[in-house]
Amino acid sequence: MEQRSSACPLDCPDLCGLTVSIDNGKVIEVTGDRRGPLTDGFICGKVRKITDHLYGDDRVLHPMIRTGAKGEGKWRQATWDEALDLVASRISEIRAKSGSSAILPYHYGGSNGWLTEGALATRFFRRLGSSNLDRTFCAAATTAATRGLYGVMPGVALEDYAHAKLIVLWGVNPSATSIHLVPVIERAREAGAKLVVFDPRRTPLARRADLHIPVRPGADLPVAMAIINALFERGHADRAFLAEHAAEVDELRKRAAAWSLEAAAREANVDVSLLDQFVELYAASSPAVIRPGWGLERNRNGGSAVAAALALPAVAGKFGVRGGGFTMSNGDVNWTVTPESAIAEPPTSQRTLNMSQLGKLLVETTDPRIECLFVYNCNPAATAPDQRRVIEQLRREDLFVVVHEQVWTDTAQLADVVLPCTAFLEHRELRRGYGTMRMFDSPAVATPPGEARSNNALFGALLERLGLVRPGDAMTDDELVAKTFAESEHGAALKAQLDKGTIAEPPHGSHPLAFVDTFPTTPDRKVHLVPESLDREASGLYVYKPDPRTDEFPLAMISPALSTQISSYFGQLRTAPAALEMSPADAAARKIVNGAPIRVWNAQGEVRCIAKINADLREGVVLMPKGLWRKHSRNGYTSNALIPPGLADLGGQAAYNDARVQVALD
Ligand SMILES: Nc1nc2c(c(=O)[nH]1)N[C@H]1C(S)=C(S)[C@@H](COP(=O)(O)OP(=O)(O)OC[C@H]3O[C@@H](n4cnc5c(=O)[nH]c(N)nc54)[C@H](O)[C@@H]3O)O[C@H]1N2
Ligand SMILES: Nc1nc2c(c(=O)[nH]1)N[C@H]1C(S)=C(S)[C@@H](COP(=O)(O)OP(=O)(O)OC[C@H]3O[C@@H](n4cnc5c(=O)[nH]c(N)nc54)[C@H](O)[C@@H]3O)O[C@H]1N2
Ligand code: SF4
Ligand SMILES: [Mo]
Repeated sequence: MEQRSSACPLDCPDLCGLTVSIDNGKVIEVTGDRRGPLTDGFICGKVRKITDHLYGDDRVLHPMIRTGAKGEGKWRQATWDEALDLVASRISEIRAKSGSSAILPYHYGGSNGWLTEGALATRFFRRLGSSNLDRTFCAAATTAATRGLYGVMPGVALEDYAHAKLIVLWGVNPSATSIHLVPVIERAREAGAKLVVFDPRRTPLARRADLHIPVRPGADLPVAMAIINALFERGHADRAFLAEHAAEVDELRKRAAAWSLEAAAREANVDVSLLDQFVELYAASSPAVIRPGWGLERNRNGGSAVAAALALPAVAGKFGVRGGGFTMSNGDVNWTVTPESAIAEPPTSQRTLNMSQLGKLLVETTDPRIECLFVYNCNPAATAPDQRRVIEQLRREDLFVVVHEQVWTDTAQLADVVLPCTAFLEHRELRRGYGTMRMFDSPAVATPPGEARSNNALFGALLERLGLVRPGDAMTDDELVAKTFAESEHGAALKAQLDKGTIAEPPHGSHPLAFVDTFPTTPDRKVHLVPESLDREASGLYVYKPDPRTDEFPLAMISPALSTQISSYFGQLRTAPAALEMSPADAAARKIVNGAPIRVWNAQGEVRCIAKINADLREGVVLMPKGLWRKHSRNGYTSNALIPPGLADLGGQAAYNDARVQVALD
């Protein structure tokens, strides 16, 4: 038995350092180490039980080629050579017949860093000239809003929440999604900090908060605008800060003036005194930090809502002190390192298609139609909106579907060719934290089971088969890493840090002070409160679009994260059936009791599952977690069958929380 050091690259803000016990190439145990400031020796249950995932029955071990009808579950095992020949020849045929843009790579970052997300796969599809993918499942609206206002200015480091006197969690649930932030919040509270939570449900931290503001899903925009308006009206705006560091102040004030606290409270269906208390508490507290999560971006007003929440610390002058300001994603901070030199192929001008509208794309895209979908790092049959149409289209006999996967996901089940993929710990990964501002090199420490190959091994082989390798191309993980650092600004210094302890900090350190150490990366280094580009994109930034509920479909469905999975990753291990959580009042009105079989439906689709009464939900809001698999419901659909293909106002973001549904006993 040996102990090796690695890190967790899963889609989680915390970026834990890991100690992995290995026996004969097999992972035996994984625990947390103390290299990262957040991990502090403990890790989540998901990764503690990673061996269930790595060595479970659902692992894909060999290349498999479909023999029956699509989705029928009939396969034959193939050699890698045979499978790669098939994939290469189908791609060549489609290219010759219809042009390269008939091929669509389909991928998200589910659990990945630079080496599996953006290296040889990117080179392969660029050189092939395939269609480009707009990756909009997550954080597209928040990224657009943050970049528009602040560029890539780092936010407050999660460990600096310890210094805050007021912590505002807005549409975020760290108890499940960033567990290491919870003890930091607790320490701050012991030192006297107040906690406010904006969330339609009573999350574990909302239960302990000084103020819980249970906004109706999608109504954060009017709430944030009314708070901005009240800060100005009551003389709480920091005029000196705004004069020096902000642009479009009057325009923001003008747009916010459309919302009184009363009007916003009505729209959000909350008691106006809660908003009033918040305004005074926020104005009086420093350091005060706002942590918007990803709960408020996933609706038609989402981008504007995030932008408005991010404008608050500028309006109230909360920057410049440790623990004051905001934290959105810190993954974007100015690392100066880019993998572009290692990719060695510039972006193409082929058409760009929005991943969140997959069903629609497969039906409507022409000139050329999509004939090949190449899926990696993603499980769209479970995670994409408009699931009924997505599955219907994936079943199409004239669509060639390749899936590179670790386990037999819902998407793999619908493929023509399934290729076995390594998991982290079995391949090297380079990962920036998006909560903690650090970078880890997570080396391969275990032997891949079966014939699993990493993304770079797969796409390297395809580059070769299709004659797309050029002299001097970096082909292996080690070569890709070396090239990335050699040709990036400050790369040598970062590389030296990584080589020493597999952890690195960006050039400005891991907890810079905004407006002291770092500034917005906008051209004038000011925060832009109504950026023109966003105003154009949203057809009016901060302009509220009314709630989509109707008499027929009155309930707002949200689909937050499970503590036991990362989106659909690890979903094969879940045995509990899909449940729709409902408030006691909504259940009683429909004569539904806990555990009753129900159906949930709207114009998009239907899910047959069981009811779970949850007193932490407010009336009018129902919840079905994200990441469930088709096997979890009685009719093979999940929350995504109820999610419309419409988008948020910024970034092309999927509007998961725009689903309005009806529920009845089944
Ligand atoms: N254990 C675990 N950790 C994860 C993940 C996971 O699946 N499981 N996923 C990872 C990924 S991919 C992401 S993007 C992050 C997500 O991290 P979070 O943003 O924390 O995750 P969510 O659970 O999607 O949403 C947070 C909260 O938003 C609330 N909410 C929903 N709609 C609204 C709204 O309109 N307004 C407001 N104010 N609140 C709303 C929900 O009730 C929920 O409590 O977590 C990452 N970490
Ligand atoms: N209803 C609803 N649906 C949602 C959301 C929601 O709020 N509501 N939120 C969404 C969010 S926040 C996100 S981030 C998306 C995530 O959706 P997806 O991008 O589909 O992510 P995962 O569900 O984590 O699935 C990632 C898959 O990639 C595979 N994988 C992991 N590492 C590798 C690798 O190195 N190579 C290859 N080839 N495969 C690998 C895993 O085995 C896993 O099956 O889901 C979205 N779906
Ligand atoms: S998923 Fe998050 S909490 Fe769990 S080990 Fe990975 S980084 Fe740590
Ligand atoms: Mo996400």
